[in-house]
Amino acid sequence: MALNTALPRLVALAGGVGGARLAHGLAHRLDPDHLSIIVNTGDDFEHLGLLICPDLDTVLYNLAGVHHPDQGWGRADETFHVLEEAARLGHDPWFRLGDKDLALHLLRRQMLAAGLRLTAVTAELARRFGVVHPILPMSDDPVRTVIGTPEGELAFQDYFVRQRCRPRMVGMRLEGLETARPAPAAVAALERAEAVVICPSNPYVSIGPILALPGLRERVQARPTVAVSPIVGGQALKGPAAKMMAELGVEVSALGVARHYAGLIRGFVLDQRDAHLAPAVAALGLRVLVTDTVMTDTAARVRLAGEVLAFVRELIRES
Ligand code: FO1
Repeated sequence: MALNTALPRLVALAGGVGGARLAHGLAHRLDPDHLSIIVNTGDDFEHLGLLICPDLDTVLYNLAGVHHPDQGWGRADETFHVLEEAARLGHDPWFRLGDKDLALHLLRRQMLAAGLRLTAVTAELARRFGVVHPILPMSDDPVRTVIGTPEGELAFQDYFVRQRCRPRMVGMRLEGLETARPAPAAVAALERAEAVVICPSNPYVSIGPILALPGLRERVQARPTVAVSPIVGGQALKGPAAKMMAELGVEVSALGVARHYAGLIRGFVLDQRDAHLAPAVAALGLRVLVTDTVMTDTAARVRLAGEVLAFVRELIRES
């Protein structure tokens, strides 16, 4: 469709499956000059000698339309011959890397070994998938989310996949944050942005690491920013956000998320099931959009993205 220039230059902050879904919807609405996606890398880890970047790959696969339709992460039509043989040879297959997924990981490893930074590697991989919207790692330096539990600390994927989020979360920290710099391309994208959309991702482990990098929170705060609630009807549609909020003593509701982002955002998108919370969210000084935020298919992603864009345009006009 003809894209009118009235569309805002947007940065989306994303991590996890919910974030990738809205990023995909926004990519249908905006051309690459109007949309960049800054992605969490706190879930990344070394495994089988490969750098696993789950949130970068989930955004890439969704924008390329090759994502696993139900899981949200990993590839569609995947096979696991390599993993099965590795298991026969003694490897513990707790982290499921499919054959197609491993191809991307081998190329990433090759490019990193050649000295490319993660931003350049991600751009080249996106190009090879025919994805034109900039997918920008939050940092080219390693930042690793560590989950604190009563039994001690767990690396993120150990907590999320191997332990299936069962341990009680008592806190988290970002290993490497002291020396990590935000990726220059991510900073540049925020500098150019007229507005920011915080996608329906886990506020703590998906959006938190992005905002923790020096200078990124301030740049988001300086622009009209909208957050889409990852909590619908008191539940997260995917992942441990609701469980984490309960364990951290935060009210497990969309209102709890709005409070978490208060001071950083100007608009909040609630699911219609949480319409009764709109007055309390508005009382935080936020503009509120109530709509159907459950993205069951591509059409729903594109519809929600269109409504979020219209909401953003209103906030830009008011700012
Ligand atoms: N999540 C799982 O629950 N089990 C897995 O075996 C698994 C493997 C996996 C492989 C590649 C990848 O990019 C993501 C993978 N994920 C898996 C999802 C991943 O742990 C999460 O998507 C993010 O870390 C949090 O959103």
